[in-house]
Amino acid sequence: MATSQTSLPKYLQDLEGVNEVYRKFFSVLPKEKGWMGTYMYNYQDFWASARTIQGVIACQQQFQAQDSDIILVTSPKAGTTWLKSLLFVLVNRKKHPVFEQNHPLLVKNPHDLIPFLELTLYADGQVPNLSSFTSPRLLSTHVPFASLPKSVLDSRTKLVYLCRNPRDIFISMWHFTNKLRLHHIDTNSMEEMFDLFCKGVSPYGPFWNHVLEYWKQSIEKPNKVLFLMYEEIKAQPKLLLKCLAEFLECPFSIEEENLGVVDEILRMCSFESLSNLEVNTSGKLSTGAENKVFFRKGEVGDWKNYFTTEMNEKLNHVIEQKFQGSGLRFLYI
Ligand code: PAP
Repeated sequence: MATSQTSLPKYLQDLEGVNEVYRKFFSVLPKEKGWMGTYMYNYQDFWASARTIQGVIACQQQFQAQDSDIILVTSPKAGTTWLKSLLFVLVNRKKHPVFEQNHPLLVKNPHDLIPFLELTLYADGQVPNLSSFTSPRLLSTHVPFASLPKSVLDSRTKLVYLCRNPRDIFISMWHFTNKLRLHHIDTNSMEEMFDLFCKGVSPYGPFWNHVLEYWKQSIEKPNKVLFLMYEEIKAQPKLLLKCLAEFLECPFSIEEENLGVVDEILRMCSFESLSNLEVNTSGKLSTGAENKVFFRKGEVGDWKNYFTTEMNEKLNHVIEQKFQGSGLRFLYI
């Protein structure tokens, strides 16, 4: 069935979704088949859709970081939605006590509480109005370290990075992109997408470069970059939430611990709780995507239900090669 580009949601449009001034620029960038039917372009050594790159460039040119900003950085499908909810509730717990009945997390999707810089605020290439943000501003991005706006590096802005087992990331991404594609028109073959992933052609990929850059920064600048793993938060949620609070200089008091605030934050942000909220079962984001697409299984190790022996061997080989000597271990794999 033929579908005209402009009748597609913005995230599925190729060059029609970007401003006139940017279009020429894309004609000279390397391009590959995208995960959602459109193309991905290589800009500053990472892959993304034309519309995303437009947002990245606008953000690089216009975003002015503040010392008190907190930016959540993730590789897509690493658990962004989960960490957005944890961050929002943690940092705003004075303004919005966790036991409050009409807490914002209960009525808004985490992506509406902590917007993406390049995918939401700067997506149209325009200067957004950030005046409604109160300090500390909570923002998020998938942008690789080397492509962050300069002011983020020059300021005391803190970066919280979340990583996840690439096998689970791949499976999560495969499901996610198939849901967002117009599946009455086509679907992604897992084999084809797997080959692209291993070649490094995935949103904001290569995955390994993304992870390794932030890993290195977290070692060199531990007060600026906190490196977290999805699997570690699953295994030791209380410990990791307290680490996050310490890093952000808003540690829990003994009184809060005794009142059960830490446990309540983890409960509110759990997959079970978030995925059953009405806003997340029937609401939509401003981009047109349904909120429910961000909640699938929320488990560690679902890749085992999909990977063949050959896929496992191939990805093991790539992981060994790319992460060798970095000191980064995927302990929970
Ligand atoms: P994004 O990067 O596109 O924003 P992101 O939130 O990172 O997406 O990915 C969604 C994944 O996080 C899904 O994983 P799955 O496909 O393996 O199931 C989703 O289920 C999982 N997820 C969402 N919320 C939670 C949560 N509260 N706890 C644990 N995992 C979660």
